[in-house]
Amino acid sequence: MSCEKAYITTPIYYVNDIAHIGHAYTTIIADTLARYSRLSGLDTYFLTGTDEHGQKIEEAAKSRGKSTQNYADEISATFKNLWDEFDISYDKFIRTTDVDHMKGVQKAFCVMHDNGDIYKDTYKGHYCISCETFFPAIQLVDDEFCPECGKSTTVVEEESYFFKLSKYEKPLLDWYENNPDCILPRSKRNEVIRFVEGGLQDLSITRTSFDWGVKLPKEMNDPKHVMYVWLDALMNYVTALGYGTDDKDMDYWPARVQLIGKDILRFHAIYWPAFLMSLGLPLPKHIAAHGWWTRDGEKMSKSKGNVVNPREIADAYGLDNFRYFMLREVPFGGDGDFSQKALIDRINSDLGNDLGNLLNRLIGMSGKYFEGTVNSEYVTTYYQNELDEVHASLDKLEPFIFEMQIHRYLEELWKPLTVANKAIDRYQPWTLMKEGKEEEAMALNGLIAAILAKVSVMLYPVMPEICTKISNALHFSIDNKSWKNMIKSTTLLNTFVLEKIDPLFPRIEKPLLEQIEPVDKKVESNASEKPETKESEKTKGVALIGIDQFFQTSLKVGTVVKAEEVPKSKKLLLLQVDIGEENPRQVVAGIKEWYSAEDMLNTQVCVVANLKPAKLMGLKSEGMLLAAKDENGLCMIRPEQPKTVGTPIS
Ligand code: ME8
Repeated sequence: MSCEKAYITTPIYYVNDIAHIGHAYTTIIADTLARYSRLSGLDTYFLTGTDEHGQKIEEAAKSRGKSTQNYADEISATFKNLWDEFDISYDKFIRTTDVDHMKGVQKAFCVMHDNGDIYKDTYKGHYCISCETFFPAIQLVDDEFCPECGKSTTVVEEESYFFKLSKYEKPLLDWYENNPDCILPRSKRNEVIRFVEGGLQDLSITRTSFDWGVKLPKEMNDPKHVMYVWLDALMNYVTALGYGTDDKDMDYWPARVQLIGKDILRFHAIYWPAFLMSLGLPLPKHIAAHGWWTRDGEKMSKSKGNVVNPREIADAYGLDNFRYFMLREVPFGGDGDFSQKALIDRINSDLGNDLGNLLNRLIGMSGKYFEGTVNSEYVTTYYQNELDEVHASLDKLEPFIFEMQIHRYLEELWKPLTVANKAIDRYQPWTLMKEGKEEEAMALNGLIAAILAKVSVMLYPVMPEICTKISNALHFSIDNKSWKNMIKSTTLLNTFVLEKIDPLFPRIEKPLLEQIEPVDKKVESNASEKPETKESEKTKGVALIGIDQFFQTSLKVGTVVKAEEVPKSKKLLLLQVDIGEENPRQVVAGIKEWYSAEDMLNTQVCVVANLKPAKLMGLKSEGMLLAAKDENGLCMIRPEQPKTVGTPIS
């Protein structure tokens, strides 16, 4: 019997960086949807993976002195390992360097070309490598900077194939109009409509100035072109199902939900449906764009050193608690600021006080009065009103999931817990027992167990490990059968003896992490198998490192473009060093005993460019200068001859 299908996707993550909590957020939401979808009996396929082509990746590999493929392999593995550790229930992890994917993209190119949607011309304009996006001059900030990320754009003029995006302006507007939920939240759909109404230009979809990408199909006979990375990347959603090769799983298409961050809405809500129309494929049911996680109100980024490592948080606070926090704390589509305090509040309050405590009360009651036995026989006789109230909440839940209102789903799911806690306070099993109303007390015990069981079924997609522990204690399994019985109908639990379990949410009194380490500190140990340094490999107490480890330090030539003294400091100079980036780096250097500000101005220096920013006397320092110091004093290490700023040192 074939049953309804649900295909759920995450964006495929760039391999220029390892996963931080933003990536984990997207993946955890998608995992929750996939788990709910399976629980409710849908034939579910959940896709995630990595986006490995393009100029940004090529440059990231180069700056680390690695071959692009090796580099992509390493970082892709860090994503996959993290999702495996997090027990993310993906069905396929796609890589855009997979041969089948590349064949599928080539096939798509041919189909679009045969449809007359692709033509050759010259692209002249600006390109932001960081966003892998073309921008018309009119959109640039100060005629140069990317309107999305603020980085400097490069001017490109090259032969390019174009996709006739302008042709799809009207069909796209019709799609948005006829499918009010095609983009969620709806406010985002309005943004997209306004953008498209402003007019669409044809899209350059090939590049010739680098070659780390999918080549054009042989039929095009144009080997110098590689595909634009977004065409390549977006196609993953169908090539994963066999598009262009064996079509094996194409019956999962169209996707039920394509989850993305708001940063990549335009690509998914405009380019992607236009490509699909050109290919004659149906459009996804929902493209759901979530908001941004910030840290202390600031966007997380490696250069700011404020990126939160999801593994570290999950290790300290528990994976399921972290999942719950992320999904409950922020309304879908809104931004959220990450703090340990907010996380601790959620754990102590919602999880500890409401859920964990209820389980403890059940264990206490059953043990004290019924030798651990839970019996549901008289629940409906005495507590039908409470059960009705619980089911009224449970019945409201499902739409929240696929409308991407997971915070409201959780809010509503907490109401049955309140019903249960209130019932204990109101009917007081100790009083019932004293008054000899044993049957009523037993029924109350059964009611509490039933509510906990029902809540744990519905909470399972968000907190799979904890809910499995609860269901084990309550002697039932969470699956489609129990979902049907306990949620869709009003079945209660069979009689059983409660298993004792340790408290699930011990109270947390103070932050468990003194400081949240920036993610990049751990990157490298995850990215590459760190060779064990054997005692024999050490010289004079200094551990030998491999060349890979050396290349983890980014050293660059820079020119000091501004130099001044740090007031009240005997040792520090405040320097602005141009290392070929958009803005000079501010470096606070402890060299004043040997160099004056004037000595340093307009000289060249060697800069450690990927050091976590630090504050010295309240001033941010975004790098370190190389120097040598012996008993005669300190001298700077400089290139022997002037070198272009930003030149890597190896
Ligand atoms: O854009 N808060 O990949 P990417 C919340 N390869 N979510 C965040 C976040 C933050 N601070 N930072 C990142 C790409 N994300 C392309 C996608 S799909 C065909 C190609 C999440 O590695 C968010 O989901 O830059 C965002 O859309 C995604 O990571 C971008 O990941």
